[in-house]
Amino acid sequence: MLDGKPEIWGQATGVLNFPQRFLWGASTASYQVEGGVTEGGRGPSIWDVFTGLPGKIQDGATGEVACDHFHRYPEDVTIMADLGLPAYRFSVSWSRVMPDGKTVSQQGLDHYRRLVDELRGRDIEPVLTLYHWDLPQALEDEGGWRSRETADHFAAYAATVHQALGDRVNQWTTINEPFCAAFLGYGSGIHAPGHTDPAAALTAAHHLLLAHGKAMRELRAQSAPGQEFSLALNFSPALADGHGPEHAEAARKFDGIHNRFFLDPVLGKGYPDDVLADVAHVGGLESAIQDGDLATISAPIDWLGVNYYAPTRVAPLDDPHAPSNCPLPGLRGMDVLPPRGRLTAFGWEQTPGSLTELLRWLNWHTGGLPLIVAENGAAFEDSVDPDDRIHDPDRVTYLAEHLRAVHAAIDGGADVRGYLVWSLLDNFEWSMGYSKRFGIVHVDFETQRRRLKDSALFYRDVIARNAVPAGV
Ligand code: GCO
Repeated sequence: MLDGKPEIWGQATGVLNFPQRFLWGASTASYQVEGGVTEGGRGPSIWDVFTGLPGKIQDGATGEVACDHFHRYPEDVTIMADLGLPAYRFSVSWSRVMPDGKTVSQQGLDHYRRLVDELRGRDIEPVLTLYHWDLPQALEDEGGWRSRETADHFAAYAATVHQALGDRVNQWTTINEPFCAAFLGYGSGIHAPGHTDPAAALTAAHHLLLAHGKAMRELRAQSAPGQEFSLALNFSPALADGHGPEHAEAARKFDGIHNRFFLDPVLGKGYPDDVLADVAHVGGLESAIQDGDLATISAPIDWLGVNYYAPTRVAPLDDPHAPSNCPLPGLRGMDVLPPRGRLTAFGWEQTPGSLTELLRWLNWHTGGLPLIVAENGAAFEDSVDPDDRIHDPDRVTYLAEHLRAVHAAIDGGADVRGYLVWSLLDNFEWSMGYSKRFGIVHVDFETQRRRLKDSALFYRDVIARNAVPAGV
């Protein structure tokens, strides 16, 4: 375990230097940190409604207050500045900017202008995500991501936010993890809006990718020189538990629906043929695709956001058509296995080598597209010690190991341009409520007091040195 204390730099067997201008930062998302859900004219999102349903969220938690970032962002920006963060990735609440999903709220835009100005005033680069899952409920009432029109509303929303902030924000990400918004929100139902319809999940996935493409067209049309546009996808490399062809097939199936289904259309490769075959019996996809859609979705991006936490171990089932224990659309003939080795408090496997392999594969598969690790981090049981400190050696070790993994990928030729830790603050962890702490900054949700964890001090030193200890 690394304790994060400065001494580890002396104890290390050396340091691994990152490229000059490597972008360091931290990530959050609007519904997870803001609170202020009825303030400033904000309208309800699907997460406001979903958290109100019984039994959906651990401990009945909601994002009504969260980290109160809506009010406390000046304090949080000061913390970022004190840590020397060069960048802050945050998301805009669509229903704060357009309460009904269509009509502009100047109050809502003004909030984000104040946040961006606070960041820029402290020399922190805003990395703005337009959609991190909090769809205005009014649009869900009209079909949500099952409705093609929502993609058009998203493009209009993107253009509106860019018109308001494009003179002070240069890094734009359209959508965070369409996988989760579609497959967890409309497929397994564990995320808002909570539907359990695999065909609808595939339709929603297509409309989310279409929304990305339509928004890219709007953003490019009004972009200023030097601005960059991206999409963030969550990847989980499939690890087969054997070497036979049936094991390779199990890994192919999981990798196809989880990773390549979203990536390949964005790269201009279209939906992968093997995945189209895997999901053909589900329905919902072919009927949603219209002429020109794939061309729209393949609008070139400047970099790909890579959200990585852990690999997924898979095994074949005897019957290739037997339903999987993993509720992804079309997934059959294979099961997800329990994670192995060291686990986080979320029960996720700690396998940094898979991040290296993922980044190197992405470098090859995308033809050298610039990559930014837009999310990586871990939940661990944190407690405030009698000395009022939060010693989180597990998280320091997780970060050090995964930063070394990123460095190894760069050594292997991957064009990785940055790393944004998930997360700046302990926050609302979706269906797990506040039970899983990912922050490098501890939040006391009773008092809203922020405290730096040892991992924050370690990350501060990594940023200052643009390096990670090689190992101790
Ligand atoms: C995700 C989301 C984040 C999560 C984080 C921890 O990747 O699932 O972008 O909102 O909170 O990943 O699960």
